[in-house]
Amino acid sequence: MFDADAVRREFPILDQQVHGKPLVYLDNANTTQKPLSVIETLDHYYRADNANIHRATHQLSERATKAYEGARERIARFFNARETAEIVFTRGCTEAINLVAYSFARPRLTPGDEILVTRMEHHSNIVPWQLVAQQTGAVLRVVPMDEHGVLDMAEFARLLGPRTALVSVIHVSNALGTVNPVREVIRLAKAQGVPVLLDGAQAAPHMPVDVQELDCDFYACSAHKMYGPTGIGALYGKRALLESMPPWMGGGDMIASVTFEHTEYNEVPYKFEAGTPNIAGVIGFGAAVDFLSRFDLREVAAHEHELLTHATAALGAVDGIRLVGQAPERAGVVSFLVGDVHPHDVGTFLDQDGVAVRTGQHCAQPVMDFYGITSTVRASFGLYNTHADVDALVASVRRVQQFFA
Ligand code: 7TS
Repeated sequence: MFDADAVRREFPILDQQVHGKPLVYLDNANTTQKPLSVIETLDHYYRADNANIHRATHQLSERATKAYEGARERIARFFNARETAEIVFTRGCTEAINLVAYSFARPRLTPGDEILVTRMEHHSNIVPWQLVAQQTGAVLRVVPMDEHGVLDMAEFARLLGPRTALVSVIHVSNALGTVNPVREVIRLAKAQGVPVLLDGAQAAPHMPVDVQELDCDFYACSAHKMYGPTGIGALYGKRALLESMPPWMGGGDMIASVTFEHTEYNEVPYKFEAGTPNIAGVIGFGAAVDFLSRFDLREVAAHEHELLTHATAALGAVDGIRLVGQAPERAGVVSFLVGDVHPHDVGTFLDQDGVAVRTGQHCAQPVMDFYGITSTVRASFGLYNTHADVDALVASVRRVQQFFA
């Protein structure tokens, strides 16, 4: 069985006090902490192997290249991509979505074409589409959700039409925790021949993701939410689609040959990785995926689900608590309000008790608008969280409630 207490010991940062209280880190949807194996991999790379990749003939460059490409192989395996070349490194989930928007969608979109997203998207799966829509005359269509934070699939099926050029859906909502029925989304879209991008930022750290089984066309994620470094992420894309896409950024490494008259591009995935990449980041991402691969992610999901059930019940029993988002299928996130107390005040109060949460609109303002609120308090779980962490959160929330009553 999954042992969160044992895993926790691999995260040195968690063993500290803030404001004289033991740290209770519940801001994992924002970014996760890093295990020793990731920290040591980064340290080793800079101590022993640092060099630029894909170009020099010297030993360090060979080692760095091997480590970089080895990470790509393991990340491809983690997502069960058919081929290693289907993993493109980006700065993160945001850049991965933008890559699809600018390189896949923009050249294909014509006025009146529709891009289908949902009401619960993170801003990074809204704004890139607005930008390419403005440039092409395409239109953004939004699938509604109900008051529990459940996607309206009947409306999704209705909105999916002959003008739909692309469907881009959040796999797990960062603001509500809703796990979306992505298999059904993909099945319906495929039936109309419409490509599907999944924003997997909040799914990849919490459950097994198999891109072949899902049969999505693109999958975007960020390493820093998967126990890896910041500033690095990946786009999975089916090879045929990646090959059909023009490069987005030009520069070194993405070319096969350059003259002033004509440039031949490098092959997939290199044609999307212009310039010196975040080499250490990629290698650290590989270490993070090695870390995650040690576990049965179904057990991790079950553990986090237990924490969620515990937190939902315990918070729900506190006077004046309003839970925001109560979809039956949820992962990793509980969003709530404490009476009329402003979420920022709740967050500041919790911090004094050593409890780290995020407050605000969670880069999902349309979700807040839907509920007629401006922000929530959000506790989000990682695999190292325990029932004791949930109890500390709830005890602190009770103190907030009593203090402001
Ligand atoms: N998509 C989802 C679903 C996210 O939750 C986030 C970040 C992103 C995309 C963007 O990821 P980035 O790594 O490129 O920034 N979400 C959050 C959050 O919930 N709190 O802080 C960042």
